[in-house]
Amino acid sequence: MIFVLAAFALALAWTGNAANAAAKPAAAAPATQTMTVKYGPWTIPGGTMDRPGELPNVVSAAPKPCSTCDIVGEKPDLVYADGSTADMNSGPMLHHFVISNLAARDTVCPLSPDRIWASGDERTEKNMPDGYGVPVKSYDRWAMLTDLMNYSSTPKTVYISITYTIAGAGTTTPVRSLWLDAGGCLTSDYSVPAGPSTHTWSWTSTVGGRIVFANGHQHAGGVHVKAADDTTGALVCDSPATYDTMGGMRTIVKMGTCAGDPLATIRHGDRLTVSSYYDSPTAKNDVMGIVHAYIAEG
Ligand SMILES: [Cu+2]
Repeated sequence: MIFVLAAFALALAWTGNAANAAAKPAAAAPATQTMTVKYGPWTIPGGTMDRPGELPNVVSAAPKPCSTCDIVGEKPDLVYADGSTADMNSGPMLHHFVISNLAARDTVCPLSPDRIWASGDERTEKNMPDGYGVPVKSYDRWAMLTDLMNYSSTPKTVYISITYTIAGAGTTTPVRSLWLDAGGCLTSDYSVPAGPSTHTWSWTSTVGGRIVFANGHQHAGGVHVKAADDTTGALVCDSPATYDTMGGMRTIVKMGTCAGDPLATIRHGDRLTVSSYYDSPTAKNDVMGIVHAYIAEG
């Protein structure tokens, strides 16, 4: 892994939508603002369709959208310097990024820092149900792991642009990340054979509470990924993969999201299982199946 000292451009884009929030009947929704943070730039080397250019990075200090606030929404994108979307139609692919809070332990995998935001090229937008948010504390320190690819023959300079929707600190019920990963703890990659396959991983919950948001992540060949509470039989989220052709390749352009108040209520000691379904035309050794959920404890 290469450590890169990246220069960060903080793009301020305060667009208050307190009026929208006030117009909603749900009194639980606090006033919010959006703030866009651009991470990078990074120049991905050129490549070919068979051997795309690749640029992994670990950024040890990644800017937060605030010192203290509650994040109620997060919308990631991969963009060029002018803000236009960078995708496989022009070469770049957001293979993945993960933002971890170094000041907290991951709930599911305590050996890891708390994995709070992540996306692949599908760029899933997360919106917590009204009244819930991910708290950001002044002492939280974020780190970012990225892996960018480029199917164009020319190098491409890109940013990861994340638009956060934030509310005042302490104005929402706090949620924490629950990273349910068919690959297990610490590693997400696993192998699939050609044809239909299912890969599962189970975790005995160390927390109890209401799961209010979840989204899936898979790689090409994925059909859907779901998480369920085996102990109660409750489904947490079943996230289908939607495909389209970009840059001549069949690729996942959308993964399903689940939101509810609650989606499921889980108890300490319940067994949660994530099941990742693939139907890959060829055997692959680097697929993923993740349900990334957020839980309000208690
Ligand atoms: Cu992945």
